[in-house]
Amino acid sequence: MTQQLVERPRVDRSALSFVPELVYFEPAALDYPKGRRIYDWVNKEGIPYRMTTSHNRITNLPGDTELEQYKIAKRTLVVGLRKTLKFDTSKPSAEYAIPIATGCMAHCHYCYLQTTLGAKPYIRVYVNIDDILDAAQGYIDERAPEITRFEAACTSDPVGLEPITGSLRELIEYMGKQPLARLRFVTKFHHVDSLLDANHNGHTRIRFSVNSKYVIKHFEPSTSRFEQRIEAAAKCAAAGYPIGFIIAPIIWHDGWEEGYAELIAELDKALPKDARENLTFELIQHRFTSTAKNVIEKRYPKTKLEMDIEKRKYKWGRWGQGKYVYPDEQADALRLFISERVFHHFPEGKIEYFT
Ligand code: 0TT
Ligand code: SF4
Repeated sequence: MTQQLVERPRVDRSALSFVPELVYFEPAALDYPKGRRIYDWVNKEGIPYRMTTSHNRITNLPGDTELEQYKIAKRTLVVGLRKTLKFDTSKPSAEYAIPIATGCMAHCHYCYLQTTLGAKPYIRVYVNIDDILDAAQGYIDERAPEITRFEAACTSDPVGLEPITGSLRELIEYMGKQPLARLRFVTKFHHVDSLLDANHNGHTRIRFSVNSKYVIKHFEPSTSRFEQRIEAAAKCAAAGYPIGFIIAPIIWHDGWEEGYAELIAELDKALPKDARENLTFELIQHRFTSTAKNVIEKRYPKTKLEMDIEKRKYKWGRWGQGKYVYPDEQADALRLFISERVFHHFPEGKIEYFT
């Protein structure tokens, strides 16, 4: 497939969720229009950059301690090619994870990327979107006539990066033309303006991750504020996108009932009437692996995140490491309480799953 991308994403500094402090380019990335565009932008902004033969070779990130290097990595962008075109599965949200970026500039304490990205927490964006879309087409064809859903937020927060890459817009427009494909992604950012006039054809569901005031305040540094997320959700709905909310991670904290009741009441207050059609909710309880617990305690030593394995239930993983979730009694209480509040305020809403 030929490169069709010629349009510049609307980059305007005030609209940026983040400006990297350091950028690495894999040389091959500069053979692609998206790579060149990012390169020109980096030069225009005067952002320092280096060339690297492969992201795997990045071993000399600035910073004296591991923690400093981690913080710098979170502000480092690597522009390269996606080589693995075999997609991971993404149950329960979709059939497949579609990779357009890996890593995120936010600092949510509970984030599973802390462990899944291991020693490489920098942010990678992929410029060979056409290869990725070709691979997606293979999966769509394979499942036809069933619909295939792709989740674009498994390994990053793609909305936070959209002002730099414009990749989501391309995915949205591609899936808009596919009778048998749907796209979905979730975000804690509000930078949706460049997506509003995309030809989505109702095939992309944009979900906003929301939480109680306590969780947002203590565990979600460097993300957009709650009010900004809701405002962005209303804009997406007005642009005809199906929208949804992911309440995740649901955390059992002092006053959680009031906290989650307030969250859903605030959503009800803030969301315009016409944004409620075809609204979905996904409920995900907090979970952690023992590796995650170690990493989080190192990176956010003062975190209030409770990760006491004595208070949790161990859930065996199908492949790999198991996770600690809430014991059934607590998980049921969270699920029942929050579901009841959702149906009270949004009788037309649909809860897709609690996991
Ligand atoms: O805290 C993370 C948990 O949240 C994971 O168990 C997945 C889950 N999750 C995240 C979810 O239930 N719904 C979502 O929409 C997610 C944002 C997307 C997602 C991610 C998913 O649905 N299923 C997944 O398996 N993932 C992750 O993608 C896990 C894995 O690390 C990666 C690739 O499969
Ligand atoms: Fe992780 Fe999402 Fe927070 Fe980014 S916004 S750090 S991807 S939980």
